[in-house]
Amino acid sequence: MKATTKAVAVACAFGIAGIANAINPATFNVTVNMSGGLSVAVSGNLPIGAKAPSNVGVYGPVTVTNDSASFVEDYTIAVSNSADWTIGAAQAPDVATMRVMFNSALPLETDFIAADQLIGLAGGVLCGALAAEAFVGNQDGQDVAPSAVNDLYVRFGMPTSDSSTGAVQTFTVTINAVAP
Ligand SMILES: [Ca+2]
Repeated sequence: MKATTKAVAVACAFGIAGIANAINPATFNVTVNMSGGLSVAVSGNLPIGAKAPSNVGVYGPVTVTNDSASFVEDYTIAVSNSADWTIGAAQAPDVATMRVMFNSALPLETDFIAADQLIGLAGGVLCGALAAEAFVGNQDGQDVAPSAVNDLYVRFGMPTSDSSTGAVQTFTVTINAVAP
């Protein structure tokens, strides 16, 4: 008889515990994310044409557009070497130099600084990231809003001589949109 009473008491205890665990208030999460993906578009190629040894010139712009429609973006920039020349820190035989800058108008050759320099086959350099602000003119390739268009200018230094007998050299510049 006593055992039965105990069992009832235990059942009641569970019942009370169940009520005590009721949740109030209740919550639910709303989850959502912006559609689309990072995207960047350029206006086209930049044909410089035939230049004399050691010539230095400024060319462009190539327009760079955040066409993601959704996301604020930063850009990184890298350059390939060509078949016969490399992009280096200083002009030399078969070595050209390339500096790039975001600016709304044609910059002077002297507006380009060492931080604007690209090196062939190096990893992409984040715009504006270096202490000296890589690739920064009056635009900077940083925190670029959707649909914003920036103008990229190229300062190209010809090699001091060429061993390709004048073959056209093609350098591929890669602009990569990354999280801001
Ligand atoms: Ca940024």
